[in-house]
Amino acid sequence: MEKSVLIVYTGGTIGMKTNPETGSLAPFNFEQIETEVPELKKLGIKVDTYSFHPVIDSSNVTPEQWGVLARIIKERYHGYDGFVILHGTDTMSYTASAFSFMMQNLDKPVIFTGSQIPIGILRTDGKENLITAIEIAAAKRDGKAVVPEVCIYFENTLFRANRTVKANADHFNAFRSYNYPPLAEAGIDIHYNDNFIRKVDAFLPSFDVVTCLCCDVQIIRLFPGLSESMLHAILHVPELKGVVLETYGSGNAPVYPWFLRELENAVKRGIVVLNVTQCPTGTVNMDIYDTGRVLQNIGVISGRDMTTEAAVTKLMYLLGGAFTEKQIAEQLRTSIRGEQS
Ligand code: ASN
Repeated sequence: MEKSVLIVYTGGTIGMKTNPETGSLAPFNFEQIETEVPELKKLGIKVDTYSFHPVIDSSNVTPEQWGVLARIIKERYHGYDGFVILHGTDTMSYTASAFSFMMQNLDKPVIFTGSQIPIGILRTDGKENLITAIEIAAAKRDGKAVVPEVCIYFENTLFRANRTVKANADHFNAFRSYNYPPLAEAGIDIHYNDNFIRKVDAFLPSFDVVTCLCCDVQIIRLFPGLSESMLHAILHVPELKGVVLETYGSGNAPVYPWFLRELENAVKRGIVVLNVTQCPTGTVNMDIYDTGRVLQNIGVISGRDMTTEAAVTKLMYLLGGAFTEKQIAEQLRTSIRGEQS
C-alpha cells in the first residue's frame, strides 16, 4: 500500500519565494508544492498539504497556534503514516518541544523542518530538508514507524525535538542537540540510530493531544548584577506559577541572603522553580557546590540536562494540566518524553 504523509505548512523562510514584481520575499501558495519541488513525485509517497492561513514568521508563533497545529494533526492522525511540519527556524525548538509534551501516546513520526534559504531560491537548503523529512515521516519497519517521535530534521541530521536548540543564525546546520545523540543521519542512506529512538509501548492507549497550556511562566537568566528589586518584581507578578531559572555551570547561583530569600518565598507561595544550566552542554547537579545545594534546600527542582526550550514548555504543559503540586514536581524530576537524561 502506498505510504502517505501530510505536510502542514505554518510559514517561515522555507515557503517564501521572490516576488518578481517587488523583488522581496513572500510566502508562496503551498498547495502548489509539487510545482516548486517536482522531485516529490518521484518519492512514491502520497503527499497531501495543509496550509495555515495566514502563514507566519515563526517569531510570531503563540501557544494558541500550537493548539491549532496539534488539533490539525489529531483530526488527521489516522489518515497518514507520518507528518511533516514546515515551520520557521527561529522558534522551531520551542514549538517542537511543546509538541513533544502535547502529543499523548504518539506512535507516528511528527517531523519539523524548515530552511535557512527559501525553497524558491537556487541555493536553498529547503528541498533536501523537505524531501528527507518526508522520507523519514513515511519510514516503516515491520509495519511500524521507524521514528515514532516528535523530531526536528535539519541539514542531514534528525534530532529528538525536545533536545534541540537553534544554535546558528547563519549556517545551514542551524540546530544542535548537545545532550542527546542524533536519531538519524542522512548521507547516501538514512542511518537510524535505533538505540536512541523511543520505543512504543505495545499497549499504548489511543493517540490524543493536550492543548491546554499555562503561559504564566517566566525564564530568569542569572547574570552578575541581577538586582534584588528586579528579581522581586518578576517573582511577584500576581499570576506567576512557574520559573525556569537559568543558572551557572552545574546549577549554581549566588548565595546572597536576599537572593535566596526571594526564591524561597516564591517556592513557599507555590511557584515552581526549575533549575537549568546556561551551559549548552552538561547537566545541573545541585550536590556538587554549596552554591547549588542551597537552591536544592529551598525547594528548587533540578531540570538536569534539559534545554530551556524543553523546560519552559514542559512547565507550560504540566501547569496547564490537572496535576497536583506533588505530581508536577514528580514529573519535572522524571523524563516523560525523553527530554532529560
Ligand atoms: N524568521 C524565519 C522564521 O523563523 C527564519 C527561518 O525560517 N529561517 O520564521
